[in-house]
Amino acid sequence: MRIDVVTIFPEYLEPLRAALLGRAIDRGLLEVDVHDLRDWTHDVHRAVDDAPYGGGPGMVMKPQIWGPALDDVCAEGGRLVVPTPAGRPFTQALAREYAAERHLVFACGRYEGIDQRVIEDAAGRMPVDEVSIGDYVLVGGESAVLVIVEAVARLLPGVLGNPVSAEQDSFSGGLLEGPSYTRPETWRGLAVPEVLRSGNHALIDRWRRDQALERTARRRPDLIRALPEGSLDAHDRAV
Ligand code: 6GU
Repeated sequence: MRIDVVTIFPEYLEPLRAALLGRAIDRGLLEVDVHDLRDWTHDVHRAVDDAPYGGGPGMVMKPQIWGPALDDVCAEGGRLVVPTPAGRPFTQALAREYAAERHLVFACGRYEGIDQRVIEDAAGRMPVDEVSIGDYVLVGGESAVLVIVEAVARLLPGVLGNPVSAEQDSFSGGLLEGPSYTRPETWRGLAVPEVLRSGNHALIDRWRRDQALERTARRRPDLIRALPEGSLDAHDRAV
């Protein structure tokens, strides 16, 4: 998969080359290019923003800079992702869609956002998503890109050591994962639940599902309501 990021803070994206993602890049599973939006400016001040039409606080990023930048970076197509708190929610389902793409391009806005005509114009040529990573406001899209790329990259074949962990984690089954334990058996007076040391795998699976159901019902009742019809059996409903 190829990923391009256009931003006025290229150094903000350096963590993409660390840890799991860095290893995926080194192994040729992922190609990442970060571009400085100011490379597309022509004036001595390298200005990328201007006052909003209609008034109000903040600045809006200029279409005459973003247009040519995206023309160049998207010359061979791709799917454009614009992080914004006004976007559709980024979910595990959208991460799976992105993981199936050959080329993703991220356009990072700062200030009050990018002139909407840039998005409208791009949408005439390529798929475009305005995406939000949650109900809070960040200063810019850069940290959202780090989040989105990490969620997508771990789904690419060969990136995770053990592919089962990508299938079993929270959200893949529509429930939050329950608690995990390792040695020692007792730590600071707290014991590992007896069932996990029983060796009875049917019982362990049942216990883990109960824990996931209980935790999800408590922390995210909206996820229980969103489960597809028929995903809870009689035992589940009793938890
Ligand atoms: Cl994707 N961008 C910005 N700037 N703020 C956000 C966000 C994205 N998602 C939540 N808040």
